[in-house]
Amino acid sequence: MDHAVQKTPEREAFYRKIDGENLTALWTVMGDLITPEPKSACRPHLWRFDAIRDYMMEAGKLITAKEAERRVLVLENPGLRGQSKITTSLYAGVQLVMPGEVAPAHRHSQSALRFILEGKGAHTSVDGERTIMEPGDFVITPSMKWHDHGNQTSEPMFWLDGLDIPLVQFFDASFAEGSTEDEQEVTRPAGDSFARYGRNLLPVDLKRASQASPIFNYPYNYTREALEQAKARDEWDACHGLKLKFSNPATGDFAMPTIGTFIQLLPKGFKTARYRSTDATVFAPIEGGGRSRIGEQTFEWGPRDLFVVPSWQWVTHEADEDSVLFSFSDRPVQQKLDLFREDRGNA
Ligand code: 1HN
Repeated sequence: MDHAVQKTPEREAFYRKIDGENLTALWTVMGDLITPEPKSACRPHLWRFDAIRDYMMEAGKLITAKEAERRVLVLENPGLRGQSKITTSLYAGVQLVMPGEVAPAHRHSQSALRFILEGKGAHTSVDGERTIMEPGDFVITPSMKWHDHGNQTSEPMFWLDGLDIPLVQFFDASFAEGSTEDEQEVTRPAGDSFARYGRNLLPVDLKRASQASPIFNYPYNYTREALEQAKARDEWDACHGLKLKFSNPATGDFAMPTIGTFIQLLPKGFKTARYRSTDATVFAPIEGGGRSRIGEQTFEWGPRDLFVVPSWQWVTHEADEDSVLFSFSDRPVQQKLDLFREDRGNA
Protein backbone atom coordinates (compact mmCIF):
# COMPACT_ATOMS: atom_id res chain seq x y z
CA MET A 1 0.00 0.00 0.00
CA ASP A 2 2.76 2.35 0.92
CA HIS A 3 5.53 1.47 -1.51
CA ALA A 4 6.66 3.68 -4.40
CA VAL A 5 7.07 1.92 -7.74
CA GLN A 6 10.45 2.33 -9.47
CA LYS A 7 10.65 4.66 -12.46
CA THR A 8 12.20 3.35 -15.67
CA PRO A 9 12.40 5.07 -19.07
CA GLU A 10 10.10 2.41 -20.54
CA ARG A 11 7.51 2.89 -17.81
CA GLU A 12 7.68 6.70 -18.08
CA ALA A 13 7.14 6.46 -21.84
CA PHE A 14 4.18 4.16 -21.26
CA TYR A 15 2.60 6.57 -18.76
CA ARG A 16 2.96 9.44 -21.25
CA LYS A 17 1.41 7.37 -24.01
CA ILE A 18 -1.69 6.33 -22.01
CA ASP A 19 -2.00 9.84 -20.54
CA GLY A 20 -3.18 11.05 -23.95
CA GLU A 21 -5.99 8.49 -23.78
CA ASN A 22 -7.20 9.71 -20.37
CA LEU A 23 -5.72 6.68 -18.66
CA THR A 24 -3.49 6.50 -15.58
CA ALA A 25 -1.65 3.51 -14.12
CA LEU A 26 -3.05 2.90 -10.66
CA TRP A 27 0.33 1.79 -9.27
CA THR A 28 1.69 5.34 -9.74
CA VAL A 29 -1.04 6.97 -7.64
CA MET A 30 -2.25 4.30 -5.26
CA GLY A 31 -0.19 5.52 -2.30
CA ASP A 32 -1.88 8.93 -2.46
CA LEU A 33 -5.35 7.42 -2.82
CA ILE A 34 -5.29 4.85 -0.04
CA THR A 35 -3.35 6.25 2.89
CA PRO A 36 -2.76 4.24 6.06
CA GLU A 37 -4.10 7.21 8.08
CA PRO A 38 -6.02 10.37 7.18
CA LYS A 39 -3.74 12.73 5.29
CA SER A 40 -5.33 16.16 5.00
CA ALA A 41 -4.35 19.52 3.53
CA CYS A 42 -6.49 21.06 6.29
CA ARG A 43 -4.35 22.81 8.90
CA PRO A 44 -4.98 23.85 12.51
CA HIS A 45 -5.78 27.55 12.69
CA LEU A 46 -7.37 30.20 14.93
CA TRP A 47 -9.06 33.44 13.89
CA ARG A 48 -9.38 36.20 16.51
CA PHE A 49 -12.91 37.57 16.58
CA ASP A 50 -11.69 41.11 17.33
CA ALA A 51 -9.69 41.17 14.09
CA ILE A 52 -12.57 39.74 12.05
CA ARG A 53 -14.93 42.22 13.67
CA ASP A 54 -12.79 45.19 12.61
CA TYR A 55 -12.64 43.94 9.01
CA MET A 56 -16.36 43.31 9.00
CA MET A 57 -17.14 46.83 10.18
CA GLU A 58 -14.94 48.02 7.32
CA ALA A 59 -16.88 45.75 4.93
CA GLY A 60 -20.04 47.27 6.41
CA LYS A 61 -19.00 50.60 4.89
CA LEU A 62 -18.08 49.06 1.53
CA ILE A 63 -21.21 47.08 0.74
CA THR A 64 -24.75 46.63 2.00
CA ALA A 65 -26.11 43.24 3.05
CA LYS A 66 -28.61 43.56 0.22
CA GLU A 67 -26.03 44.16 -2.51
CA ALA A 68 -23.74 41.44 -1.17
CA GLU A 69 -26.78 39.15 -0.67
CA ARG A 70 -24.85 37.96 2.39
CA ARG A 71 -22.12 40.15 3.89
CA VAL A 72 -19.77 37.43 5.01
CA LEU A 73 -16.03 37.02 5.43
CA VAL A 74 -15.19 33.42 4.63
CA LEU A 75 -12.88 31.60 7.03
CA GLU A 76 -10.50 29.89 4.64
CA ASN A 77 -8.31 27.17 6.01
CA PRO A 78 -4.67 28.19 5.36
CA GLY A 79 -4.08 24.77 3.76
CA LEU A 80 -7.13 25.11 1.49
CA ARG A 81 -6.96 28.72 0.25
CA GLY A 82 -9.14 29.73 -2.67
CA GLN A 83 -11.69 26.98 -2.04
CA SER A 84 -13.99 28.61 0.54
CA LYS A 85 -13.42 25.73 2.92
CA ILE A 86 -12.60 25.69 6.63
CA THR A 87 -12.21 21.91 6.50
CA THR A 88 -12.16 19.59 3.51
CA SER A 89 -15.92 19.03 3.81
CA LEU A 90 -17.26 22.20 5.43
CA TYR A 91 -17.57 25.94 4.92
CA ALA A 92 -17.53 28.63 7.62
CA GLY A 93 -17.87 32.40 7.58
CA VAL A 94 -18.71 35.32 9.84
CA GLN A 95 -21.76 37.32 8.82
CA LEU A 96 -22.62 40.92 9.70
CA VAL A 97 -26.10 42.44 9.48
CA MET A 98 -26.05 46.18 10.26
CA PRO A 99 -28.96 48.02 11.90
CA GLY A 100 -31.85 48.44 9.46
CA GLU A 101 -30.49 45.93 6.97
CA VAL A 102 -32.09 42.91 5.35
CA ALA A 103 -30.25 39.91 3.89
CA PRO A 104 -32.76 38.95 1.20
CA ALA A 105 -34.72 35.70 0.98
CA HIS A 106 -33.25 32.81 -0.95
CA ARG A 107 -33.04 29.03 -0.70
CA HIS A 108 -30.51 26.38 -1.69
CA SER A 109 -29.59 22.72 -1.31
CA GLN A 110 -26.85 23.57 1.17
CA SER A 111 -27.80 23.29 4.84
CA ALA A 112 -26.70 26.12 7.11
CA LEU A 113 -26.18 26.73 10.79
CA ARG A 114 -25.85 30.04 12.59
CA PHE A 115 -24.13 30.42 15.93
CA ILE A 116 -24.71 33.91 17.30
CA LEU A 117 -21.53 35.70 18.39
CA GLU A 118 -22.51 39.32 19.08
CA GLY A 119 -25.69 41.41 19.11
CA LYS A 120 -29.15 40.70 20.36
CA GLY A 121 -32.54 41.06 18.73
CA ALA A 122 -31.91 40.65 15.01
CA HIS A 123 -34.05 37.99 13.37
CA THR A 124 -33.95 35.25 10.82
CA SER A 125 -36.98 33.79 9.10
CA VAL A 126 -36.92 30.16 8.04
CA ASP A 127 -39.77 28.40 6.24
CA GLY A 128 -42.40 30.93 7.33
CA GLU A 129 -41.35 31.41 10.96
CA ARG A 130 -39.34 34.29 12.37
CA THR A 131 -37.00 33.93 15.36
CA ILE A 132 -35.17 36.59 17.32
CA MET A 133 -31.53 35.70 17.99
CA GLU A 134 -29.07 36.36 20.79
CA PRO A 135 -25.50 35.29 21.60
CA GLY A 136 -25.06 31.53 21.99
CA ASP A 137 -28.26 30.71 20.07
CA PHE A 138 -27.86 27.91 17.54
CA VAL A 139 -30.15 28.27 14.52
CA ILE A 140 -30.54 25.94 11.54
CA THR A 141 -31.60 26.51 7.95
CA PRO A 142 -32.41 23.11 6.43
CA SER A 143 -31.82 22.27 2.78
CA MET A 144 -34.10 24.19 0.35
CA LYS A 145 -35.94 26.16 3.05
CA TRP A 146 -36.48 29.86 2.31
CA HIS A 147 -34.47 32.08 4.63
CA ASP A 148 -33.79 35.79 5.12
CA HIS A 149 -32.29 37.83 7.93
CA GLY A 150 -33.03 41.31 9.27
CA ASN A 151 -31.72 43.59 11.96
CA GLN A 152 -34.18 46.08 13.41
CA THR A 153 -31.99 46.82 16.43
CA SER A 154 -29.51 49.69 16.77
CA GLU A 155 -26.45 47.45 17.06
CA PRO A 156 -24.55 45.38 14.48
CA MET A 157 -25.24 41.65 14.65
CA PHE A 158 -22.50 39.05 14.06
CA TRP A 159 -22.81 35.33 13.74
CA LEU A 160 -20.87 32.30 12.61
CA ASP A 161 -22.27 30.57 9.52
CA GLY A 162 -21.48 26.90 8.96
CA LEU A 163 -22.57 25.25 5.71
CA ASP A 164 -22.07 21.90 3.99
CA ILE A 165 -21.06 23.65 0.75
CA PRO A 166 -18.03 21.40 -0.02
CA LEU A 167 -20.11 18.25 0.56
CA VAL A 168 -22.84 19.43 -1.81
CA GLN A 169 -20.13 20.43 -4.28
CA PHE A 170 -18.64 16.96 -4.04
CA PHE A 171 -21.99 15.42 -4.99
CA ASP A 172 -22.71 18.02 -7.73
CA ALA A 173 -26.10 18.49 -6.12
CA SER A 174 -26.43 22.28 -5.80
CA PHE A 175 -29.70 24.06 -6.54
CA ALA A 176 -30.49 27.64 -5.50
CA GLU A 177 -33.02 30.35 -6.17
CA GLY A 178 -33.69 33.90 -5.05
CA SER A 179 -37.05 35.34 -4.14
CA THR A 180 -38.85 38.28 -5.69
CA GLU A 181 -39.50 39.49 -2.12
CA ASP A 182 -36.67 40.68 0.14
CA GLU A 183 -38.36 39.12 3.11
CA GLN A 184 -40.51 36.03 2.99
CA GLU A 185 -44.03 36.13 4.30
CA VAL A 186 -44.23 35.09 7.94
CA THR A 187 -46.95 32.44 8.08
CA ARG A 188 -46.47 30.98 11.56
CA PRO A 189 -46.28 32.70 14.97
CA ALA A 190 -42.94 33.18 16.71
CA GLY A 191 -42.07 30.12 18.79
CA ASP A 192 -44.32 27.83 16.74
CA SER A 193 -41.76 25.12 15.99
CA PHE A 194 -40.51 25.08 19.57
CA ALA A 195 -44.07 24.87 20.91
CA ARG A 196 -44.82 21.96 18.55
CA TYR A 197 -41.60 19.96 18.88
CA GLY A 198 -39.61 21.28 21.84
CA ARG A 199 -41.65 19.72 24.65
CA ASN A 200 -40.89 16.00 24.35
CA LEU A 201 -44.20 15.49 22.59
CA LEU A 202 -44.76 14.81 18.91
CA PRO A 203 -47.87 14.48 16.76
CA VAL A 204 -48.80 10.80 16.93
CA ASP A 205 -48.59 10.27 13.17
CA LEU A 206 -45.69 12.62 12.51
CA LYS A 207 -44.10 11.95 9.15
CA ARG A 208 -41.45 14.33 7.98
CA ALA A 209 -39.81 14.44 4.59
CA SER A 210 -36.77 16.33 5.89
CA GLN A 211 -34.12 14.80 8.10
CA ALA A 212 -33.42 18.21 9.63
CA SER A 213 -34.78 19.07 13.06
CA PRO A 214 -38.23 20.70 13.09
CA ILE A 215 -36.83 23.02 15.78
CA PHE A 216 -34.80 25.75 14.15
CA ASN A 217 -33.66 27.86 17.10
CA TYR A 218 -31.96 26.15 20.04
CA PRO A 219 -31.84 29.13 22.43
CA TYR A 220 -28.72 29.63 24.52
CA ASN A 221 -30.61 30.05 27.79
CA TYR A 222 -31.83 26.42 27.53
CA THR A 223 -28.44 25.18 26.35
CA ARG A 224 -26.65 26.97 29.17
CA GLU A 225 -29.12 25.65 31.73
CA ALA A 226 -28.62 22.08 30.48
CA LEU A 227 -24.86 22.48 30.87
CA GLU A 228 -25.15 24.07 34.31
CA GLN A 229 -27.40 21.28 35.59
CA ALA A 230 -25.08 18.65 34.15
CA LYS A 231 -22.14 20.44 35.75
CA ALA A 232 -23.68 20.04 39.18
CA ARG A 233 -23.73 16.26 38.59
CA ASP A 234 -20.00 16.36 38.23
CA GLU A 235 -19.61 13.62 35.60
CA TRP A 236 -16.72 14.68 33.43
CA ASP A 237 -15.49 12.94 30.34
CA ALA A 238 -11.68 12.87 30.28
CA CYS A 239 -11.53 13.92 26.62
CA HIS A 240 -14.52 16.27 26.36
CA GLY A 241 -15.36 17.62 29.81
CA LEU A 242 -19.11 17.83 29.43
CA LYS A 243 -20.17 17.61 25.80
CA LEU A 244 -23.69 17.43 24.39
CA LYS A 245 -24.94 17.14 20.84
CA PHE A 246 -27.84 19.19 19.52
CA SER A 247 -30.48 16.69 18.48
CA ASN A 248 -33.53 16.43 16.25
CA PRO A 249 -36.41 15.63 18.65
CA ALA A 250 -38.25 13.74 15.90
CA THR A 251 -35.43 11.25 15.32
CA GLY A 252 -32.88 11.53 18.13
CA ASP A 253 -30.27 12.01 15.43
CA PHE A 254 -28.17 15.14 14.90
CA ALA A 255 -30.08 18.40 14.30
CA MET A 256 -28.99 18.39 10.65
CA PRO A 257 -28.23 15.42 8.38
CA THR A 258 -24.89 16.71 7.13
CA ILE A 259 -23.48 18.75 10.03
CA GLY A 260 -23.16 17.61 13.64
CA THR A 261 -23.32 20.39 16.23
CA PHE A 262 -22.14 20.26 19.81
CA ILE A 263 -21.96 22.33 22.97
CA GLN A 264 -19.32 21.66 25.56
CA LEU A 265 -18.55 22.91 29.07
CA LEU A 266 -15.00 22.82 30.34
CA PRO A 267 -14.92 23.79 34.02
CA LYS A 268 -12.27 26.15 35.34
CA GLY A 269 -8.93 24.38 35.60
CA PHE A 270 -10.02 21.33 33.55
CA LYS A 271 -7.48 19.90 31.14
CA THR A 272 -8.74 17.28 28.72
CA ALA A 273 -6.98 14.02 27.86
CA ARG A 274 -5.75 13.85 24.29
CA TYR A 275 -8.31 12.94 21.65
CA ARG A 276 -8.43 12.58 17.91
CA SER A 277 -11.21 11.76 15.47
CA THR A 278 -11.77 11.63 11.73
CA ASP A 279 -14.23 14.54 11.77
CA ALA A 280 -12.31 17.79 11.37
CA THR A 281 -14.04 20.18 13.77
CA VAL A 282 -14.68 23.94 13.95
CA PHE A 283 -14.81 25.37 17.49
CA ALA A 284 -16.45 28.60 18.64
CA PRO A 285 -15.92 29.39 22.33
CA ILE A 286 -18.73 31.63 23.58
CA GLU A 287 -17.75 31.97 27.26
CA GLY A 288 -14.52 31.66 29.18
CA GLY A 289 -10.97 31.33 28.00
CA GLY A 290 -8.14 28.87 27.70
CA ARG A 291 -5.98 27.13 25.17
CA SER A 292 -6.04 24.14 22.87
CA ARG A 293 -3.10 22.14 21.68
CA ILE A 294 -3.68 20.86 18.15
CA GLY A 295 -0.91 18.68 16.75
CA GLU A 296 2.27 20.59 17.59
CA GLN A 297 0.66 24.03 17.96
CA THR A 298 -1.02 25.77 20.90
CA PHE A 299 -3.80 28.32 20.36
CA GLU A 300 -5.03 30.68 23.08
CA TRP A 301 -8.75 31.42 22.81
CA GLY A 302 -11.41 33.61 24.34
CA PRO A 303 -15.08 34.25 23.61
CA ARG A 304 -15.98 34.41 19.88
CA ASP A 305 -12.56 33.34 18.62
CA LEU A 306 -12.83 30.56 16.02
CA PHE A 307 -10.49 27.64 15.55
CA VAL A 308 -10.28 24.45 13.53
CA VAL A 309 -8.98 20.99 14.40
CA PRO A 310 -8.17 18.90 11.30
CA SER A 311 -9.03 15.22 10.94
CA TRP A 312 -6.98 12.81 13.06
CA GLN A 313 -4.84 15.45 14.78
CA TRP A 314 -4.41 15.10 18.53
CA VAL A 315 -6.16 17.80 20.50
CA THR A 316 -6.27 18.77 24.17
CA HIS A 317 -8.20 21.70 25.67
CA GLU A 318 -7.44 23.56 28.87
CA ALA A 319 -9.83 26.06 30.49
CA ASP A 320 -8.72 28.96 32.70
CA GLU A 321 -12.32 29.67 33.67
CA ASP A 322 -15.64 27.91 33.15
CA SER A 323 -15.73 27.80 29.35
CA VAL A 324 -18.45 26.99 26.86
CA LEU A 325 -17.50 25.87 23.36
CA PHE A 326 -19.83 25.37 20.40
CA SER A 327 -18.47 23.11 17.67
CA PHE A 328 -19.50 21.49 14.39
CA SER A 329 -18.25 18.77 12.07
CA ASP A 330 -19.33 16.33 9.35
CA ARG A 331 -19.67 13.52 11.91
CA PRO A 332 -23.29 12.59 10.96
CA VAL A 333 -22.18 11.85 7.40
CA GLN A 334 -19.14 9.85 8.46
CA GLN A 335 -21.19 7.81 10.91
CA LYS A 336 -23.81 6.97 8.29
CA LEU A 337 -21.06 5.88 5.91
CA ASP A 338 -19.28 3.78 8.59
CA LEU A 339 -16.23 6.05 8.30
CA PHE A 340 -16.17 7.78 11.67
CA ARG A 341 -13.29 6.77 13.90
CA GLU A 342 -12.05 8.22 17.16
CA ASP A 343 -9.06 7.61 19.40
CA ARG A 344 -9.19 8.56 23.08
CA GLY A 345 -5.49 8.01 23.68
CA ASN A 346 -5.74 5.80 26.74
CA ALA A 347 -8.49 7.76 28.45
C1 1HN B 1 -26.11 31.68 2.89
O1 1HN B 1 -27.32 31.43 2.40
C2 1HN B 1 -25.98 32.39 4.07
O2 1HN B 1 -28.30 32.56 4.41
C3 1HN B 1 -24.73 32.63 4.60
O3 1HN B 1 -27.03 33.67 5.71
C4 1HN B 1 -23.61 32.20 3.96
C5 1HN B 1 -22.58 31.13 2.06
C6 1HN B 1 -22.68 30.52 0.86
C7 1HN B 1 -23.91 30.24 0.32
C8 1HN B 1 -25.06 30.60 0.97
C9 1HN B 1 -27.19 32.89 4.79
C10 1HN B 1 -23.71 31.53 2.74
C11 1HN B 1 -24.97 31.27 2.20
